[in-house]
Amino acid sequence: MRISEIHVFQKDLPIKGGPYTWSGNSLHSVDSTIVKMVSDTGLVGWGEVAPVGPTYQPQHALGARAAIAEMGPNLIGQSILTPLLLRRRMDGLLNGHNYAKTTIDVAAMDMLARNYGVRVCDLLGGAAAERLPAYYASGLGEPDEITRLAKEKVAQGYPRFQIKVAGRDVAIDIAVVRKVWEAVGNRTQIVVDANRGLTASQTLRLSLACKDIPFVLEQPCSTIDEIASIRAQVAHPIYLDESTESPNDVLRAIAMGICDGFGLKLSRLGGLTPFATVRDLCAMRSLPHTCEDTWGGDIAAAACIHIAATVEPRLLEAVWTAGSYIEQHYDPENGIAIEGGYFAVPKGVGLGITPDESLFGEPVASFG
Ligand code: 0XW
Ligand code: MG
Repeated sequence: MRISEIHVFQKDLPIKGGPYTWSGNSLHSVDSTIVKMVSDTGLVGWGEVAPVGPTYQPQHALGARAAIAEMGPNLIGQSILTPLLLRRRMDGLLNGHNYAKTTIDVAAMDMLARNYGVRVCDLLGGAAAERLPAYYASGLGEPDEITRLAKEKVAQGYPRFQIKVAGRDVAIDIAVVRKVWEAVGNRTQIVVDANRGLTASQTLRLSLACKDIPFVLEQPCSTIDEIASIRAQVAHPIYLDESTESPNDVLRAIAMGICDGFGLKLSRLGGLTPFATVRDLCAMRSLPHTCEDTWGGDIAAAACIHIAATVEPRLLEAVWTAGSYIEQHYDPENGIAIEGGYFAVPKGVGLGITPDESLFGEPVASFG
């Protein structure tokens, strides 16, 4: 079974109730790249990557489509039955660009699972659970607004609530965290995520002012080095997110003992195949992590859920998808949805979703 066609679509994802604001970023819409791959046996697989603007990380929508165009013609004829060889083929065609390679990796896993009549999570080692915890991420907001949101999400059943901080007077961040804690307490796991936006001194001020509150502190500073300089003084578990720009960065962070867990993004790691490797590295040190991506519709969401299903439940922090901010599903019948703060792992073969291709318009590029 070999790749015979690759079709690339572009789809704008307007943000419901936008703009979504966090640590120096503010977006009204996200530009998603969707890939449909067809095999010589007639099977179809879908992949997606949706960078959250050009400044959040070293990735952007036009770059994804350019990278796919760089590789596309030479991926035609590549076997779908050997994911590792497909990865090496992509690396032999283009250095880096994990986010673009993610679209091919996920589409190939979708096709491969369909070929064997199983779910993607089965190919990734098997589902340890069929119901997975979700987390809700606030945007940057004032104490009353974020507290109202936190109470709403706790009432809906979310087991984890992420507060966005940074990019303003840290006293406001402290006020938000304290007010949310007073309102919801241990009824949800509170995460305080700066998306790299705090200085080391601001991080210490925030952590020490709230040392009575058992939150997870996610990616407080921009670099691992800044975090290393204050790690012994911080009063909270530290999770890395944006600092881990590749599986090797995760390996380095684990070896350094610089963090207590991760926010892991599918497209930063390069797809489901490398994500499974990182999952296993984290398990060796009992390091919890999320399964998420920058943004995206049902395709990206389904991929995150399938890898999350294979994580040891004690190490699965939660799953995040952008579904709460997107008006419509790609798959009108089996769109990925949260119920009571939890995701159900799709039952169908492959990713378990069948996108309505008419939603994507004409391909912006085709190969094969
Ligand atoms: C909450 N997210 C998953 C959405 C945006 O991509 C930022 C990201 C995060 O980890 O903060
Ligand atoms: Mg994060």
